[in-house]
This record gives sequence, C-alpha cells and structure tokens, in this order.
Amino acid sequence: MRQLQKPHPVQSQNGIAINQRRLMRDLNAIGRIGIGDHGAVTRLVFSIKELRSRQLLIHLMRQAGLQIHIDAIGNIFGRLNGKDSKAPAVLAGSHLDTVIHGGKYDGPVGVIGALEAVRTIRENQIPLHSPVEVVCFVGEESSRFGFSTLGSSLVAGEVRAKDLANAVDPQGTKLEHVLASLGITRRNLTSLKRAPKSLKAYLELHIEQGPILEAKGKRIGLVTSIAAPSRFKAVFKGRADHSGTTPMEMRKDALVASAQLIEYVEKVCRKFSSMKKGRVVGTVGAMKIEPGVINAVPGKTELSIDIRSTTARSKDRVARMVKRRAQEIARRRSIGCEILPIREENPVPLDKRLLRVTQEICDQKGIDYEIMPSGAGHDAMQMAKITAAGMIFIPSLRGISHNPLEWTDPEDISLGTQLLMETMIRIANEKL
Ligand code: HGY
Ligand code: MN
Ligand code: MN
Repeated sequence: MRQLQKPHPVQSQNGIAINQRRLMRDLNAIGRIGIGDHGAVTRLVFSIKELRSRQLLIHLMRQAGLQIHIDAIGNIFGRLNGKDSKAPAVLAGSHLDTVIHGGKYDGPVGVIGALEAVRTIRENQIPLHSPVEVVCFVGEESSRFGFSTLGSSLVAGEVRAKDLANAVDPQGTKLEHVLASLGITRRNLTSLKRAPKSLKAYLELHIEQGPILEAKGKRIGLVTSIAAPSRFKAVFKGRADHSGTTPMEMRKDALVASAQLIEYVEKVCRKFSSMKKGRVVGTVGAMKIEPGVINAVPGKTELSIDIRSTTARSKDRVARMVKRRAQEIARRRSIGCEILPIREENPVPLDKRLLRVTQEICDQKGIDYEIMPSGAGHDAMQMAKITAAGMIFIPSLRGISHNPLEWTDPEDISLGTQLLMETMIRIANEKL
C-alpha cells in the first residue's frame, strides 16, 4: 500500500476549521449503535438499531440549533437559514442504515460530516445567502429489501409502484406494506418529492469503498459519475426429492442450476471488465434454498443478482445475457426459471460545476485529488435527478467496505469534512 500523502492538519478557510474531536466523537457514538462481534455494525432499515441511530442524529441536530423536519418515510432534514430564508437550499448528507455486519463509516461519514460542517458555520456565524440543510436519508442500502436509496428516491419522486412489487425481506415482509404502515401508498408515492426549485445543490461526503485513492496515494476523490445497478431475482423451480433414494439422472436439482448461473455471472463480467470502457461487475449476493435441508434435493432457489456498470449499455447487455443464460440452464435441466425484476437504474453523471468548486478549493490548499467515477451506489444518484449533485470521496483502508474492517483515517475524515463545509459555503453564497 503506497504511503498516503503525509496528513497535514485541516487547513481552514479564513481561520475557521471544523472540530475534528467533536466530529469523531459523534461518528463513534453512531458507530456504537448496532455494533456486534468483531466490531461488525448492523443497522438494517426500519430496525430498532437503525431507528435509534436516527434518534441520536435528531438529538445532535437539536443541540446544534437546527430547524428539524422529518418526512413520512423518516428522512431527517436539519436546516440553518441564511440571509434569504426563501432561497433554494444547499443540502449535504447521506445515510445511517448499514448492510449486515458492515463498518462504521459507509453513510455516517456523510451525515455527521455534514452536521459538523453546518455546526461550524453556525458557531462562527459564517455569512450565508442560501439556507443549508443536513439530511439523513432512510434505507440507502439494498440489504434488507433489495431496494436501494429508498429515502432519496422518494425525495426525488423516483419510486414507481412496480419497483416495489418484488421488494421483500428474507422474513417475507414486503416493503410495500412497511410503506403503507407509514401512510405511503401507490397513490401518494410522489407526495414526498422535494420541489426542485427549493434546492440549489446536494453534496455527499462518502468513503470510496474501493482501492483507487489508496493505490494512488491521494486523500480526496472528486466524483464524476455513479455506476448504477440492474437488480433482479432468478428463481429456479426444480423438484424437492429424497437425497438418499433419488438417482442422479432423475433429479431436478435447483441448486446445481443456480451454481451454473453464479459461475456464469462471474465469467461474463470478467470478460466485459477487460474492456476499459463500460467496466461491468456482477454479484450474486444472496440466495434462498428450499427446503434447504441436508437430506433433500433442493427443489427451489431464489438468487438475488446485482449487475453494475458506469455505462448503461454494458450493464443492460450483461443483465440480458445473464437472464437469457438462466433460462437456457433451466431448459437443459427441464426445470422452471422465473426472472423477477427488482429495479433498473441508469448510471448518473454528477454536476461538473460543483466538482470544479471543490477542485478549486483543493488547488488553493495544495491538496492532491483524484477525479473518478463511483462504482458504489449513493443517495446522490437520486438527488442528481432533482438538483445539482456532487460527491467528495475519502480513502478506504485497503479498499475494504461492507465489512467490519472498513476504516478511514480520522485526518482524512476531517479533511473531507472541511472541504464539504467550504464547498457548501461557496455554493450557498453563489448567485444562482
Ligand atoms: O450498494 C451500494 O452500492 C451502496 O453501498 N449502497
Ligand atoms: Mn453501502
Ligand atoms: Mn453508502
């Protein structure tokens, strides 16, 4: 691992620097909610732990003197007004929910970083023309229902009833029912949409979750675009049989069919990933097996498949190939196969002007940065549909994420937060 640039103290703008001790205190407090063995953090959306993390954030926002608004799904907005309280606002934030056995930084860095930026602005009475808001979006991770960026999709007015059809958690709870319990139904899915004219920009500080910044020895990434997923389920329907009495040639084993498809996903994505343009990655991250016992031939499997690329063309082509291959495998084995769509998203370009603002600040401070795409999905991909959206990356140790070993140097978290704050100030004072 190449040595990162020597961490230099966060250089402030006209002497005003964010408070690193307070930033890390609150980040660690959030990180303790849902922590288990080996430091693994689990805060699945709408779980008690995840709700508790949002409660803590509301407390911290209150302490910071922000005006708090919580929408029907539970997205939290903490507002600090500027000179013109009616002007479109500059938002900054991310999410607090996690994957199962994840790390402490994916999401909270962006929420607590934004909170620290706004607290510092308020304490130092830094003049702002437009309001600024800290935002925590609910359910960014697809880990529970297979549906990602839920809260920001609702704010962007990007949730369609059909997208919810196959959004079910492993216990069989349908996302649609959870939304209905919150008063959100097919008829009012766009009721949480934020009017684009009320927004000036959205910024998100996030860990890179990959190896590029560390490999290049850089501390800051300025993000150009966000890769997007095609997510769907492949259901193989064979026949459950006795594992001892059923001859091999008579079996309709759904799990062996699944194994062939899983290997194909890796093979076809590797093939496409050799091409520079339109790199594709594919994952079968979850599988259900029925009856799922040692002495029965698996009769039915359900594979959750995630295919991504920074170009829609490559992503769509590989997703089609995987779906076609699933049907071929089933046909050859005389078993059934059903493809259940979860969600189709297109890669999202981020705002060039916002990127330039942070780039200028880095240049003035002599901070080396990398201009790069994001392989991971983020709330910014939804917010980019209703306002100018930008992202600032900070390095992940050995590129590890969605894993308890996820780690980012507090100096880098502070530097990213300082840059976030100074970018927010510039945008909030820019004439539209
Ligand atoms: O799945 C993702 O890309 C993100 O970590 N939610
Ligand atoms: Mn994540
Ligand atoms: Mn994230």
